[in-house]
Amino acid sequence: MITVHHLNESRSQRILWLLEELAVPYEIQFYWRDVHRMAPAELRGAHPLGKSPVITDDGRAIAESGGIVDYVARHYDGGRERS
Ligand SMILES: N[C@@H](CCC(=O)N[C@@H](CS)C(=O)NCC(=O)O)C(=O)O
Repeated sequence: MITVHHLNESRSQRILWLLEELAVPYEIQFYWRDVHRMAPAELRGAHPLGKSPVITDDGRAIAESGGIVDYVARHYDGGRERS
């Protein structure tokens, strides 16, 4: 199952929106911006870039909004996982 590494008030909201629209099951790992509005260091545990959004799925970590949208479109089709 896809895990969305979600930072508050960030563009990872778009990935949640996409997954909801496609009815793809997912879970959320929440991260909170620090006092400087930066991502917490823990986000680097999901991907070395330490930015949001990141998704993990099937042992893979995918960063960059466009790359994530492309991955979801290729691997999930209206909620049906492709082989
Ligand atoms: N080009 C990246 C941008 C990623 C990015 O800058 N994310 C921001 C949130 S919208 C972030 O993680 N900011 C916290 C930080 O840089 O520490 C994408 O489209 O995914």
